[in-house]
Amino acid sequence: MKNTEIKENNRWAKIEDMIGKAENLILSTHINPDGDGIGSQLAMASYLKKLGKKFIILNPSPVSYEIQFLSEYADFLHYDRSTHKYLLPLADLVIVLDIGDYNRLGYLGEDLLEVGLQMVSIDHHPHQEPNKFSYAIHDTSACSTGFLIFDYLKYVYGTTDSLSKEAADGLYVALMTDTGSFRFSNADADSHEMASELIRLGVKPHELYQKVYESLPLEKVKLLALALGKIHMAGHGKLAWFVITEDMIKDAGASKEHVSGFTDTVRSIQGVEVAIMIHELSENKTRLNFRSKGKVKINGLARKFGGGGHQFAAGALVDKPLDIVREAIVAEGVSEIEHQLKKDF
Ligand SMILES: [Mn+2]
Repeated sequence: MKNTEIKENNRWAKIEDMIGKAENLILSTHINPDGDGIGSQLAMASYLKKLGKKFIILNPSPVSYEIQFLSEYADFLHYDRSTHKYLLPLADLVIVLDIGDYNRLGYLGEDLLEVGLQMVSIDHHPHQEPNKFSYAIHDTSACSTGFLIFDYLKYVYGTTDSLSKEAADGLYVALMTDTGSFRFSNADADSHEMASELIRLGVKPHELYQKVYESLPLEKVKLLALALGKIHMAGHGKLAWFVITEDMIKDAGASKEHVSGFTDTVRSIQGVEVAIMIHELSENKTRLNFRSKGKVKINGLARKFGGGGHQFAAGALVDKPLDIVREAIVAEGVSEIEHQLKKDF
């Protein structure tokens, strides 16, 4: 194949074309954005800057404290209807990264639909079809959205040498956070190769690791201690679950945004296959977080509670009080594990 043919047949050709034709872009990602969403946005932003495009990053939530340092590189706007809605009709293309589900754009998603903009989604989550995007690359074999953006940038630049420092750092944070620092089952040869290429470009893994994982606020660690002090076991030791109540958050002097990564810690117990966090958001709103070691798929369980996600990492938001949700989820969790691991019971 000639080079031009390779380019035309590539899965990225259409997105490159759409970006080429656009003049005012909006980049967005999901509610409570993680390192993958923000890191991927940073790499895309750096690319759009090089192309001389006008763009804004408009997210349904602010950048969380763990990845706050990435916001030194770009302006991550937290969408507020009264302040930013007038900006939407000025755009001609929206690129949504790592979204998982359209509804995770919150009311920004509603407003974008109202304006009727062209929307592209680049993601590694499974999606319901049809979806609300004009065009999508949804590749569940990719470890992270950052991996897909890296692939796209290699395609358009033809080399990794053109990646800026901020793009490389952003992509490494995306890769590191979504693979649990290369510990999860999605940490494959490709993701390690990507890490290797980024390190050659000057990324310092230990520095980024420390910034993301070893800069914990004391109140978060205190809250984790309260949660770990009250772990419950069920399903012959295969299910571990714990709750985070509003009172616990108050007692630790913490806040809701500190509740992240706890379920991974609880999953690490010997014999546990599935860990579930039941987090009281308010009197009638409960957040569920599911983590599996890889034998039990938990996205079906998350869907039963109105949520979704990956096979081994999923979540849900339920409009019911914690006590009611807790009873239901523990029972469903045990029966799901029993059903999937029949031979082990
Ligand atoms: Mn992701």
